[in-house]
Amino acid sequence: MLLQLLTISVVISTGIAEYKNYDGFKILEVNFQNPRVKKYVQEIDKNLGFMPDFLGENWKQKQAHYFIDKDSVEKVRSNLAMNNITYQMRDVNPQLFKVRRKRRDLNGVVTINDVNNRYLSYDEQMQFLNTLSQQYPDDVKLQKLGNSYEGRALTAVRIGDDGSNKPIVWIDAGVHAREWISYNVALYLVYTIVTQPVYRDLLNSVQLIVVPNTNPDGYEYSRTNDRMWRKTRSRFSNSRCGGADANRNYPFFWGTQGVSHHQCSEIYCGSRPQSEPEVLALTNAIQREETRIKGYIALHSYGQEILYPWGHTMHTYPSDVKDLIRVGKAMAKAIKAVNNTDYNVVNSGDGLYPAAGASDDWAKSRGIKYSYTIELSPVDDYTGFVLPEERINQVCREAFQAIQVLMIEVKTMFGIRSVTSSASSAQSSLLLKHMRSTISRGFGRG
Ligand code: 0X9
Ligand code: ZN
Repeated sequence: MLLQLLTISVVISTGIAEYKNYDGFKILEVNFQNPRVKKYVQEIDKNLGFMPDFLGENWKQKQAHYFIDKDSVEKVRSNLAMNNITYQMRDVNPQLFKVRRKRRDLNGVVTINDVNNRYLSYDEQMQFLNTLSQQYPDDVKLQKLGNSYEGRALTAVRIGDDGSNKPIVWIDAGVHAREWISYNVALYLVYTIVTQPVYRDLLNSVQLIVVPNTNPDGYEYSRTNDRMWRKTRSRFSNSRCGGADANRNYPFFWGTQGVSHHQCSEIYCGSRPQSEPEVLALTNAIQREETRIKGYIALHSYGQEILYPWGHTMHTYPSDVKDLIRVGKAMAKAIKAVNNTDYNVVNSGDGLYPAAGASDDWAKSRGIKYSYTIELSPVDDYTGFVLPEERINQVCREAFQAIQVLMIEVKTMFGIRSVTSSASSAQSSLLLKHMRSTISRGFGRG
C-alpha cells in the first residue's frame, strides 16, 4: 500500500507514466551507397506502402535512419528482403526515451551554465531571455511575434536593433520539437554575441534576430509526453491525430513533394499553407522586414549538414547557388576549426530529400539571399535527437562560429559603411584576429 502510494506520488510529480513507451520499436539503418538501394530509399514510401519516420542520415557512411514502430517491423523486414536490400535493424534503448526531465530548484535563475549543460523547459528558456534583456536592455529586446496553438508566446530576440537600417540575419530554432539541441544553440548564440565585447563591431553593422523556440507546444509535449514528437500540437475535430509538420506548412510549393496530406503522418503539411499559427506568426514577422533580411538559418538536427535551396524538388537551384555554396563551405570550415567536426554542405533536395513547404525555401523565395537549414550534431549516432547533455556545449560553440561567418558575409556584402570610431575599428581588428585563430585560411572575400 505504502509502495503504491509512493509510486502514485512519483508518477504525479514526474509525469513518467505518461511518457510514450517505445518498447519494441526499431531503428532501421540502410546503407544507400549502391544506386539501386538509393533508388529504393528515395521511394521507400511507395515500396513499403507507408512512409516510415525518417530520423536523419549519416552522410559519412551513406546511411539513412528510420524509426519503425513495433507493429510494422515484420512488414518492413519482408519488404527489404523481397527487394534484396541489406540493412541493420537496431533495437532502440527504450531508456533513452524515458529520461525524466529534471526539475531543479532554480530560485528563478537560469544561467549560461544551464544552457551549456542541460535541456531547458520552455519557461526556463524564456526566463533566461528575460534576465538577459534586463541585464542588457539596449542590446537584447524581446518581441512577441504571436502565440502558439496552445497559447505560448513566440518570442523573437532582437540584438543590435538601434533603429537603423542595418541588414538583418535571422536565426530560428526548434520547429521540430524533438530536435532539442537546436534550442540550446539559439540561446547560446544570443548570450555569447551580447556578452562578448569582441562582437560589438559586428553588431554595429548587422542586426541579429533569433527566435529560439518556434514550436513551444511541441517541445513541451516532447519533454513531458513523447520524446519523439516532431510536429505542432494543433488539434483537428475529425481526427485521432494532431499536429502538423510546421516545416511543410510554409507557403512555397506547399503540399507538392516530400509531404503527406494525412493528419497522422509525421510530415503532414497541414490543411492549407500557414494553417499553423506558429508558421503564420513567423512568416508575418519575416515579411515585415524582409527587404533587410539577408541571411536566414533554420536550426534543426541531426546529421551535421548545411543544406541550401531549393529543397522542394531535386536538381533545381537558385541562380546565385554559387554564393550559397561558397558561404556554406566557409561555415563548415569555421565549424571544423573548433574541434575537427565535419559538416557536409549539400543541396537539400538532392542531398537529403525533396520536402516542399519548408522555411528555408520560403525565405529564399522572399528574396533572402543566404538561406540555409543546418542539421546539427550528431552524425554518427543513431540515437540522434537524444544527444547527451555533455555534448551540448561543443555543438553550441561550433554552430556559433558558422553563424558568425554568415553575419560577416552579410556585413561585407550589405553593410552600411559607418563612420568608424577608433574604438570600433580596434574592436573590428580584434574580431578578425579572433576569427583567424578559430578559422583556418581561405575564408572571406579578400
Ligand atoms: O525534413 C525536414 O524538414 C528537415 N530535416 S529534419 O530531419 N530536421 O526534419 C530538412 C529540411 C530541408 N529543407 C528543404 N527540404 N527545403
Ligand atoms: Zn528538423
